[in-house]
Amino acid sequence: MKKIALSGAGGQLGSVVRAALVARGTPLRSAAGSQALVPLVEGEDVMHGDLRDPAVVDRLLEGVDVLIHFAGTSVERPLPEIIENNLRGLVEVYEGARRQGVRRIVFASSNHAIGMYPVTERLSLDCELRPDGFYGLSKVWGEALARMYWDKHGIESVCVRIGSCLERPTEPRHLSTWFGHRDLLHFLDRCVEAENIGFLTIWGVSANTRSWWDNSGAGRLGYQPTQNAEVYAEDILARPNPLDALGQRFQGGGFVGIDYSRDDAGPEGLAASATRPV
Ligand code: 15L
Repeated sequence: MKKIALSGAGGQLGSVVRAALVARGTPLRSAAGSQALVPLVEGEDVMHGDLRDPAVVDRLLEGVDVLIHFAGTSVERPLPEIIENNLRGLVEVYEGARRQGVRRIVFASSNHAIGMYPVTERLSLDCELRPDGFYGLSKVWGEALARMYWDKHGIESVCVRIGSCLERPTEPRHLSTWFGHRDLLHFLDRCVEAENIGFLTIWGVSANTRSWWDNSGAGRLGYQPTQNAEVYAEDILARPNPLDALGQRFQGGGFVGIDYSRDDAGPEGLAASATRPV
């Protein structure tokens, strides 16, 4: 059985994945950042530390076949923090993979790498990247970095542009972006088991009726989502939309309005923006 390392194991997604893999008895080493993890079962392989430190990365990756890399800043934050956690930290992780002979990394990219597309557009995997902030920009950089480590060093990567990974969708945007937990776990199984992946980018999204993203490339991985946010549509659409006018116009939702300085942000901006290419 392959040994998996999971970084960001104390985070929102990491804790879901960790609990599921531990429950299944998958050989797993889980790492958190500054706060130690409390073992879920006796003898669980856990650690914590700063992934900018090569010694910590070596400890995480020793004897590992596949790394699921969920660590890093996961929301919009000031640039220095993003640079340290998502740019520098990622280089250290890939360099550690080279040293330790890890053959594959699942890199948690994000829909915020394309967040500036209007919600009226349907995207394929090879669309031009349009990040909605420094966080999204760090994911663009991460995807390119993963590509480089495949091309130059033969380390395989699956870059997953995660939508909204939640137990259940709660707002209208999620009807397009939801990535259910059951689908996430199936997706990760495929990332571990699929042969000859090389370099692959994929939308981390369930089989949502209202999806904005064409995931036909997912066939190569054998990812076949079975969850669909539409099941919750009636309930969600009966409640007010928490997003403002700008957030409702763009795929990145609420991230788009952070430090947005065009003059078309308000509801009246809809008319203005219709006359201007977005
Ligand atoms: C992300 O990339 C974030 O990490 C998460 O907190 C959500 O905001 C998600 O995207 C989303 O777009 O719903």
